[in-house]
Amino acid sequence: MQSGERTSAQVLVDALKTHGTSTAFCVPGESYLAVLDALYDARESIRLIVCRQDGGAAYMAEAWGKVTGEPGICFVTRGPGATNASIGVHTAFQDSTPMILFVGQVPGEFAEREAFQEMDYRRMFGPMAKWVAQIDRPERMHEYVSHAFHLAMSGRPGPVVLALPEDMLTERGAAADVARYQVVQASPAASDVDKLRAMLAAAERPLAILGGSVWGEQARRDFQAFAERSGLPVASSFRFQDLFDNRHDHYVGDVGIGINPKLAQRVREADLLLVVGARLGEMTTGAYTLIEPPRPKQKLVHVHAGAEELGRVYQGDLLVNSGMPQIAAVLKNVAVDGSRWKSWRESARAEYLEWTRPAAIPGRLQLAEVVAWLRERLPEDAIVANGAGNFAGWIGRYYRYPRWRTQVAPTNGSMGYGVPAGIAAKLAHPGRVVLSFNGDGDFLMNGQELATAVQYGAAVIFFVVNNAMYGTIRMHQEREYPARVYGTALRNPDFPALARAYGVHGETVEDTAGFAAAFERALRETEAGRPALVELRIDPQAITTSTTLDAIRARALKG
Ligand SMILES: Cc1ncc(C[n+]2csc(CCOP(=O)(O)OP(=O)(O)O)c2C)c(N)n1
Ligand SMILES: [Mg+2]
Repeated sequence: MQSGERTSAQVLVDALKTHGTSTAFCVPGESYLAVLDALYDARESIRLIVCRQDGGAAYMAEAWGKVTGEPGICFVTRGPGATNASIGVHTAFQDSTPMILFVGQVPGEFAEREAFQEMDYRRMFGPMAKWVAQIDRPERMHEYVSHAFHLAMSGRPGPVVLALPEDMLTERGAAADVARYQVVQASPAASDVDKLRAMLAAAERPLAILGGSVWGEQARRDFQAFAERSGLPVASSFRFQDLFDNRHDHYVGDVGIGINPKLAQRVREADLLLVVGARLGEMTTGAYTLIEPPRPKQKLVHVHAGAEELGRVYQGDLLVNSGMPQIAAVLKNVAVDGSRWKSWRESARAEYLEWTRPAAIPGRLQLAEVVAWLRERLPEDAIVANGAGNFAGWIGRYYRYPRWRTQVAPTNGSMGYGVPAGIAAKLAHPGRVVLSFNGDGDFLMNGQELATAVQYGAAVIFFVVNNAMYGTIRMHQEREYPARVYGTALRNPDFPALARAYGVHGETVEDTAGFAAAFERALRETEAGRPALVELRIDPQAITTSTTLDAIRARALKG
């Protein structure tokens, strides 16, 4: 079908509509004015969210990809916009999140002169994107955009970067329309499933570890049915805790930073690890100690959507290239008698429940009790976003993620994520309660996006866990260079006043008893369409969920 003479920018926007884009995030730039103009015409079908920092926009697109399972779309301008946005691309890469970043580029006639804000995006984004390309020929716009969607969603999902030379965007031509992209994922072979069944039948202490992106509700249900039928204990990898209902008897905890030491021991002692969708990265392997390369002590079945991840660090006993819905649909029908694992599973579950019972920390505000209270209070579809820092340890340890994609958190440990991620989650799911947990250092990396939240009515409850320092780094500093505190203290603004300046409800909680009422006030504000910020002041001694700064220092000084 020929659809008349359109500018390349209009063809691009029509392609986005075809591929199902309903929302795009941006910071505008003169380099892609033609796209903005085409988006103006498409405003009934594509909502454009204008952000205050390109890094905030890219994080929002990444978080959109996480919560919807479809590519998050972001537009930024040349050099400065692209460099700011790179944090979101890196996050999408390490978190395996589908995302497409469109970047302005100088007109072709100026190329390679180091023209104003010119950059070679292929070299810049090369190691952190699945594909980086520049669309030089307008008649191939559809091909590039279609390939970007397919690639972002296929195999191991991830980010794609497409550069848009300014002169190309305004060229007119006839372009044939295309169809919506398809999700391409491998399926397990019948022989893989037979081998897996035999390995499970021979196992005495099996443990499943789930991770990775784009599972989907059905895949999650199918895997749960398999785990129930076979009696398998199920753990999750770092920041993929919502792939299995944490309230379920078979869930035994997360294998990540700050792992329950008893679970770490179980990973070591397991005779069969069934790793489904998780990369066997540094965080999931306890820095390659719980599972030792190249040939682990445990028998290893590794199922991953990206063939390139299989055998990358570990030589497994069975390596299966499969998408998550595909493997889960097959596993659902696999019957193994796991009755002999019962006590192995039940004791693992008991250890999880014990580990997630609130443990006391110094100070009047007990963060563990706050999170434990929230797990009772929040509706089960509530979304909990967070950035990076030690404060996140309390959420990861004490919250029980009940449903798929109720956790939106950066596996690459990137600070400044919580605010934009919370906003994107709320824009994707306006009817659900969305919380965003941030450290004091973390919050100020993207706190300006409160303005975006207000502008678009993204009524998130933002928490700022204030310990007046870059606590994580202070912790490492006390371990490695005890009593030589430097470069980690923070003198903070008045957070509730800052929130109010943005038009956000703001207040401070200083003790456990004050939390519930503050939360209910914040929730009421958000129900009325207004975001809220609650500062949680914790004792600086409470440096992790299980130790204090003084204890770390004393241990380090003793040598
Ligand atoms: C973008 C980014 N910059 C720097 C770091 C290094 N870093 C990791 S945690 C941390 C401190 C976090 O401080 P805060 O948000 O206050 O949380 P806390 O650890 O105090 O709970 C820093 C600087 C990082 N992970 N990401
Ligand atoms: Mg802090």
